[in-house]
Amino acid sequence: MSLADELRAIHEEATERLSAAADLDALEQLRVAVMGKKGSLTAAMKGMGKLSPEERPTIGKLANEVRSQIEEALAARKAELDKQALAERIAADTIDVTLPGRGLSAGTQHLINQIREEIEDIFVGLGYTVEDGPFVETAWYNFTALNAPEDHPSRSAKDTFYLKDNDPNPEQSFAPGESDVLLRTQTSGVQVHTMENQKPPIYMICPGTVFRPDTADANHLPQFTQIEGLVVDEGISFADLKGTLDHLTREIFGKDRATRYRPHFFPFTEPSAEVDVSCGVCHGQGCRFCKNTGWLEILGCGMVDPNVFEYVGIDPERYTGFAFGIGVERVAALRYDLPDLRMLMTGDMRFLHQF
Ligand code: 2U9
Repeated sequence: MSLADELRAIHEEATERLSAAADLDALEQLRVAVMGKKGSLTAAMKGMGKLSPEERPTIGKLANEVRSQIEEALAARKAELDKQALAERIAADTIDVTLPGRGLSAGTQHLINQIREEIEDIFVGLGYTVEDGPFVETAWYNFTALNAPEDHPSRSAKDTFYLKDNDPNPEQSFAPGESDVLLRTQTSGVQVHTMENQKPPIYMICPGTVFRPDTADANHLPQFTQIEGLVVDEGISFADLKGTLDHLTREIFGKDRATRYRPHFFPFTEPSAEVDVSCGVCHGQGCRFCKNTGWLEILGCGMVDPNVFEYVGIDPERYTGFAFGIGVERVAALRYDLPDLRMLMTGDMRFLHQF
């Protein structure tokens, strides 16, 4: 075969194979087979040296035409296949924006804060204010103004976290290493501040974290949430206390639960009582949940001791009042049958989600 025929055959075959090349890989293989170092056209071009000087210009021109036509055809086919590949990728990547999204349950307040707000709402509905106060108090606000004697066991370092007192006052009566600055063990200091700053009538609650050096177990936490309340007005009696706290327990636990008031002692109230609600599991019959008593302890309360009024300059001859305290974690445990208060502290998502 003459070189001219060979070139025409290479052109023809390349054109045929080009239209058959179905993808970019096949096209690249074809380019290497024709134009590569060992390609058919490259080999044919090498044969040009053997041509006579008369033949060389015409065959040379033909060879250049064949090469540029194949190059053009390769580029055109490559552009076509690139377009096709892009169209396929776009089709494969298409997102159906009309598909419904995956359902995500929204995070919400922790159960403790939900109950705290629920109790706040009950008292706001009765016209009470919600007060706030410092976690760090002095012993005067946490104990003395609440009529706790100097030697009361709750003041000991076993029952109260004391902070290092940096007061440089040399007059202070504390030995080195001792302090009267503490983490509040109850929110009662807030009531003392309120009575110092406001005149009666006072109808207030103060929810907040309190601290006690207890080892965490099923029934104790070293840090928990209390809601205390205080009413100071003319003519307040134990009947007002009972009416208010019965309303509270009915709102928290439901109308079918009974209450009972057991005499108790607190330094800051006289008389004092502990309040039980009837057991929601056995309805008073006695079961494991209520340790066979039929009752669950829920609140402490009492009439404010006149000594407390004296400490803050309120006339106990004119004013009387009642006070109470409730543990929010305990309410959560009783309402949701939690066997262990520590469950509330583990970051369990079931206490943090709205289902
Ligand atoms: C002032 C006067 C009186 C607050 C009170 C209780 C009873 C009480 C406990 C309940 C469970 C603490 O969270 S708990 O462990 N509290 O029993 N607290 S009367 O009495 C006050 C407070 C302030 C000025």
